[in-house]
Amino acid sequence: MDTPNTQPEARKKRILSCIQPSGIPTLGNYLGALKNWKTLADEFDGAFAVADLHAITVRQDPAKFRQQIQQVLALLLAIGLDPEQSILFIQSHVPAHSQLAWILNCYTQFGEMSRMTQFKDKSQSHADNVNVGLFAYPVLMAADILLYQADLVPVGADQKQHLEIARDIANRFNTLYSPTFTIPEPYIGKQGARVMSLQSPDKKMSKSDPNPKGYISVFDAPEVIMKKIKSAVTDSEGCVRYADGKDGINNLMSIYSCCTGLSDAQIEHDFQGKGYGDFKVAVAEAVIEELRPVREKFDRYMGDKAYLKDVAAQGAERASRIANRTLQKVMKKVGFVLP
Ligand code: AQP
Repeated sequence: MDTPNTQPEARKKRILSCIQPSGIPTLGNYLGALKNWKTLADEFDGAFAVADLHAITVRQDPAKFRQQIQQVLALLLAIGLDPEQSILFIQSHVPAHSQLAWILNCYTQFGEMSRMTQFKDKSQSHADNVNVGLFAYPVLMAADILLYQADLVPVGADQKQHLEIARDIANRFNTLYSPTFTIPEPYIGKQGARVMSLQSPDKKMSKSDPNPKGYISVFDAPEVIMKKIKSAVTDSEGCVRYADGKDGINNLMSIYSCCTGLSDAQIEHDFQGKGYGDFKVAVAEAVIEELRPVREKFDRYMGDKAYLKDVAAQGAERASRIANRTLQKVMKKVGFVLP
């Protein structure tokens, strides 16, 4: 006789990923992170946020900012995330992020924050606006992660230090009071490519790059993509091969490889004896095809603002339920009188 399976289903690990609406997402954001998020959503209990609070550490134009927030939410849907399956939300719609960030600020030392390399970099590139938010950015990120008791956080090389701080803050709080926060682990999954600027291939492609020729936005029209890739900086050797000192070609090869699945050796073989002109056209065509379905779905979602509003409202409600539970626990332990 079959015995009924009474084993409770194992809880899926929770994973949290955020993207800042600090500009129009780029091919770098897409190949480096977003492309993989649908797989993460299927494997884990996923929460995906539009990190608008983080984005104001750099000055934003209000009208553009409003639009970018909606665009990034529409993009999360366009890459295939399902709001019934995962929690899709806008960070500022869940006040617990700001509340927990303030509390955690008081459990973070000035010295440890001063060592954050991203702060050093960003305060150089935004020397006219080195605000306290920019300095405290990793504490807000810690709050984002710890509120959801996330087990895993996908991190690129530039965010490793920030996850380390989140872990330190969580451990400190847990030791000072009692276990409160899950200690998040870095998620090292299928590595997305690190896409570099088309104009300065020694720097990463960034959506806030003041020179639009440096990045491909995921919403760029095919002719714009073709033009930008054709004007990408390369070298004078004229040979498609991956090598030190050929940052521009290395970057185009890596983009082409992500879009086609071809290895560097196959690419070198296919373009033997051909010039950079032919190669650039092939790269542009591959990027256009890669982004076409995302762009088409994005246009549909952006055309339905009522649906976007519903998704944001439902996401905020689900996120708040989890976040408020953690915040209440924290407040109780610190000794606040709860309302
Ligand atoms: N060039 C890139 N190559 C690969 N991955 C990238 N990511 C960003 N740029 C590249 C990854 O995209 C995810 C979301 O990034 P974000 O918006 O939260 O922050 P960011 O890394 O600061 O992205 P940008 O485009 O450079 O924004 P700005 O210009 O505002 O600073 C992350 O997983 C990131 O690693």
